[in-house]
Amino acid sequence: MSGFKSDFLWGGAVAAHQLEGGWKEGGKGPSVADVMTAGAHGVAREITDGVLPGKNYPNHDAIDFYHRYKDDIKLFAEMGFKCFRTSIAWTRLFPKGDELEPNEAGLKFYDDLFDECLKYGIEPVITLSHFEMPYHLVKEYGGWRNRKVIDFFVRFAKVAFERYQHKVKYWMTFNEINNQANFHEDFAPFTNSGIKYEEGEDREPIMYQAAHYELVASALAVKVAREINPSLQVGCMIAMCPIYPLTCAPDDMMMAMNAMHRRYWFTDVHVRGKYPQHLLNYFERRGFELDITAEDNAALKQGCVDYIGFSYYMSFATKATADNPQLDYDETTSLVSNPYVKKSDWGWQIDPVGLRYSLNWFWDHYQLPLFIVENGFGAIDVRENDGSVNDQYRIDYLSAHIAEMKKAVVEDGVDLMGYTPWGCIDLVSAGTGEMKKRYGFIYVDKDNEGNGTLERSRKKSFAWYQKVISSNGESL
Ligand code: P53
Repeated sequence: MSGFKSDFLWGGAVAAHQLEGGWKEGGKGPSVADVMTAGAHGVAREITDGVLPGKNYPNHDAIDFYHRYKDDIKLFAEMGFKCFRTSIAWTRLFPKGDELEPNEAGLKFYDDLFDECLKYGIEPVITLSHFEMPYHLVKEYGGWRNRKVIDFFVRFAKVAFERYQHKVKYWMTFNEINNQANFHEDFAPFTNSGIKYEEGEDREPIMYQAAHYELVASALAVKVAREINPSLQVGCMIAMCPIYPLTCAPDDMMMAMNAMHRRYWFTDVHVRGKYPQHLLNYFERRGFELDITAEDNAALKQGCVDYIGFSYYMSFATKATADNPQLDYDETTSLVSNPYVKKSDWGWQIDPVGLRYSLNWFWDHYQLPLFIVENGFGAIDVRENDGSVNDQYRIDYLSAHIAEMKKAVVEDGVDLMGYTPWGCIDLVSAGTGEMKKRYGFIYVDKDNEGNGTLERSRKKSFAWYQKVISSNGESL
């Protein structure tokens, strides 16, 4: 092959809670994203007990895509998007999460949104659960600690597949399901699984239990999708930050391998329909007694995914230390800085080669089609007096990554379906809740405090990406 496939899915990616706003419109209920305040680099977002007066909740209004999506999709079409990845806010379809019947106004919103995409030949690529589970499920059920949530999710998935099967072919179940490997911090457990830990709780087994229920729910959803319409393609979604050994010392190498095991076993379950033995042995060594039934294991087997969607922003590095003889990976303490790569203003390690490595890693392990559903550079943009934004740094980041992605396809023979850079239009950062951490080709006039006209304008990278797409990745 000389380049990307002729039907390569170039596009962009967002998530409902980060751009829609309209948090109470059309009968929508509050989600976990609606109780998170704005933070900053080094300042965690506060998770409040419900929506409290006087706090800044940036996702409530976000960039008002809920009302402006027609104009925004028109701009995506102008860039030449073949696909657009977004999510369905669970709380628009099931405001509380445990209802038996869906909310028609929410269903209608996504009908209209998908129709608008299809009008321009843009294929919607849809995540079912992207950090936005109903807050009611957190309060009443403890989030994904609770097995009952499986049924609620599968009902939501079934309604979505039935309703949109002729508009949406590509689906993903849980966004970055493996982020919760970072369970010592409060962010990932809450956004992935609606889990708020109590003081003194042993966090790790609770994380594994929640992830297990999600994996079962994902597998059941895959099965339901196939029953409804065998042409639907359902993938998983993994946050890929490959973990390198800091040196070639054998223990560092082994530490890196263990770290990869602990961050990426989720993919094994999604793809192979069973737990890897290393993890079962780890559960035993640690004495974790999890609720994993024979029925669950059968469900996992019947719901293997069709493709692997993944995000790639950065690589990590780790090393062995004397106080960790079993070389166990702990995401809050085991990571070290990689002296060979630069970092973004938010401390994310910039490593284009790591994308080629990741593509090969996934392909070698699983031989399933791959889809890069997020990649991008969060940066502070300066809008000049004439309205222009000269984001050459973003062009540099993306072109370096696309060049490596091309090597993986052309030289290494990886089967890659598409590429959707993150935050193709500026939106609310998931990690920090900031507006100033921008990823877009399209600038949105809004600041961290919520001020601004919400006016959209094309950055320098807009025309650049338009050309990348029209040349099918030849012009970088
Ligand atoms: P923000 C951590 C590590 C890698 C990806 O992130 C991550 C996170 C969580 O912050 O999240 C994904 O907005 C996620 C998107 C998110 C995007 O990366 O923190 O799927 O929702 O916006 C970028 O800069």
